[in-house]
Amino acid sequence: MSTLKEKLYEKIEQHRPRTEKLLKKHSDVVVDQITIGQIIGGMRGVKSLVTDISYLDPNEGIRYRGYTLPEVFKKLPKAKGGEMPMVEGLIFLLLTGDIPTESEVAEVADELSKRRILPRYVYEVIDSFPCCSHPMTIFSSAIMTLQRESFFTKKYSAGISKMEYWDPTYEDALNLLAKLPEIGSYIYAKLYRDGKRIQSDPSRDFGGNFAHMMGIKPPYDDVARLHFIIHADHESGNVSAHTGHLVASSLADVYLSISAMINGLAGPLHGLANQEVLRWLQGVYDKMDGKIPSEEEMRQFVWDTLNSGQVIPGYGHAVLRKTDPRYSVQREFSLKHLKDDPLFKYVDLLYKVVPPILQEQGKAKNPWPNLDAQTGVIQWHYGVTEYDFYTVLFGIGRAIGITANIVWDRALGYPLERPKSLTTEMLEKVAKEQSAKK
Ligand code: CMX
Repeated sequence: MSTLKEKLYEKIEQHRPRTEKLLKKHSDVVVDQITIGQIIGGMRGVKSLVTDISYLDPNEGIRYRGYTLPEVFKKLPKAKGGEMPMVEGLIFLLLTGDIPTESEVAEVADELSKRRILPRYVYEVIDSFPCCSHPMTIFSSAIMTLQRESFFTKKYSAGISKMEYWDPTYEDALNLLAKLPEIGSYIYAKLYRDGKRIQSDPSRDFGGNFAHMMGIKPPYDDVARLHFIIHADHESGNVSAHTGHLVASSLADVYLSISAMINGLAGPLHGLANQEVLRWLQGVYDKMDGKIPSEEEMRQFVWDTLNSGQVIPGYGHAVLRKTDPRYSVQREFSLKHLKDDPLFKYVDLLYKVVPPILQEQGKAKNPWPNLDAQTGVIQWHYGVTEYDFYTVLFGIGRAIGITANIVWDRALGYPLERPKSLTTEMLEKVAKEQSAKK
């Protein structure tokens, strides 16, 4: 057994009694109340999920296994010759809660490397898509195609104890994660380059190999590592994470669950916002003929967008109430590597201009940028200018967090998710009764 799997097993054994105790001794303890505003308003703020993989504080941003993003970047072992940590280290951290040593990270890299080979039929499925299909549609379908490989499904059909569900789920998770860079980079080659696949290099790490298969030189390997790490998880209530968890709660395997998660990510209010940011910036760029707008001109572009009833992509968040630390980490990288890039200058100008405008407009609860406000500009700078592709990059990263969640869902025996619905009439009745009491 690998060190990762052994440690994971140890942690699962330690954790199970905590969940059992909560359920057996405290299951009637009230944690939260729910209002009609929350029921109709997309369940904002309702505390109804449990995960230990990450926690999102509205002001501080995401913590992975208790570590802030700057801590994660500082503590995880770095890739050889790079300034960013290896993605393999994050996989270890999210699954076990422990910061891995260099040799533990190398072991995960070796294990993923052995699982990378993509069956020929996946390439054929990607090849068979009609032109103009969105890369996220192809990505989701390619993952679905792999479902026949599911180890969990085979074990489940053969009959397996509930206590062991996590084991084949873990195998499916690593098998799929190892293949995602291959799938993503092939979709890119197929849609936007000459269609020729660049062979994977088993001596490289997850991010380094992805950059290699994309055909882009360093520091794009660090861009890939940075990108996958910051996109990995954002608590379990966001659309992609929640979809993955919900589908997996029916005991659908990792392939079915991650494909569903990808579909959720493909919506413009969620993962697709990073391409919307680039589309919006390009519009401004064209109108300005490539010149950097003055603050006043930029303000006007922002107001024009708002006055036409559209949102400013890359700004606002359902939970966050301050600048997203995932934005800040990317900004720091950009200031070091692409500070003279005109589009980066646009993005930085927006950081100055948008928050006061959104505050003045008074609608958005959070006027600050989220991670999508920066992502596309970095990709554009390194030659990935096909912004439809950006959400695929998001999806590769996000799959790391969601698979870790699904492995733990199975380990702790979380049941089928099934909240209760009410009719509008029932809500009206409750509202009337409560008003009469006031
Ligand atoms: N520009 C303009 N208006 C905005 C806005 C923005 N960036 N963000 C929020 N608002 C508006 C909302 O549309 C809503 O308007 P209505 O009352 O007319 O419906 C109002 O402000 C209140 O919204 P909110 O409670 O602050 O935000 P929500 O939780 O409903 O939505 C989000 C959150 C992200 C969908 C929203 O901020 C948005 O549309 N942002 C732009 C798209 C974006 O960047 N999405 C990426 C999010 C990151 C991720 O994927 O996790």
